[in-house]
Amino acid sequence: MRIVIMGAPGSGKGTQAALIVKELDLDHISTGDLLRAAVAAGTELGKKAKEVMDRGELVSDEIVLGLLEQRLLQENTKNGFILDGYPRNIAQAQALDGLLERIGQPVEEALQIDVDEEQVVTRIAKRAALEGRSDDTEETVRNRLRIYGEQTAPVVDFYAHKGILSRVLGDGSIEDVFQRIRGVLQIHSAS
Ligand code: B4P
Repeated sequence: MRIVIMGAPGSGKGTQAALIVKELDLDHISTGDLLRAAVAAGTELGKKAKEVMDRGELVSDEIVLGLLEQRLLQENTKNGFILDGYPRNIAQAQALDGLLERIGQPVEEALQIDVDEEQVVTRIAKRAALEGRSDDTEETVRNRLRIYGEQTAPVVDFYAHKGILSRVLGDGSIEDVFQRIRGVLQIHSAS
């Protein structure tokens, strides 16, 4: 299965993607993780990306598409993949369509996790205390949420028009949300 998972920062998309890949044996491709790896490696690209990420803005489409393309061509699980954090604007959604068409692997399912803004701010504040990610300050989070509303929210309609969108409520525990996703993806629990 080839899935795109979407949601505001802190909606739980990375968290849920990790559970879905385990269950379905998919490849987990997170553009946030790819960017953080480039930052940690101290590459030129990583240095450029860090400044942008610390402001809570989106890294340029060109850089992210380059990283994604490399990753998609590098390794492939037979069972498919889940894309987490990409696409984040309409241009990225169109670029993704083109790329996946070229490799004959179109997106089959787009999953949107809906959570209200105050809950997101609280969750990220908790993560900031635990992990100290430099883009998790309250000011940056508010900026990330604003950019999400302006640029990423329209991507939901892009997939709705294709007829492959499902929406899941992201309130409640991680397990509650995962059960809802299981229902949508019709994954049958082994436990
Ligand atoms: P991401 O890494 O995608 O960061 P994120 O939006 O915060 O989501 P993440 O997946 O990490 O968090 P989650 O909601 O799972 O992006 C970081 C930055 O990279 C962006 O701001 C941008 O600058 C850049 N970037 C990435 N992709 C890009 C692209 N395509 N184009 C341009 N720039 C790009 O979880 C958040 C917290 O909530 C966690 O601590 C988790 O434990 C907790 N949580 C999750 N579910 C919960 C629940 N049900 N209850 C309580 N807590 C929960």
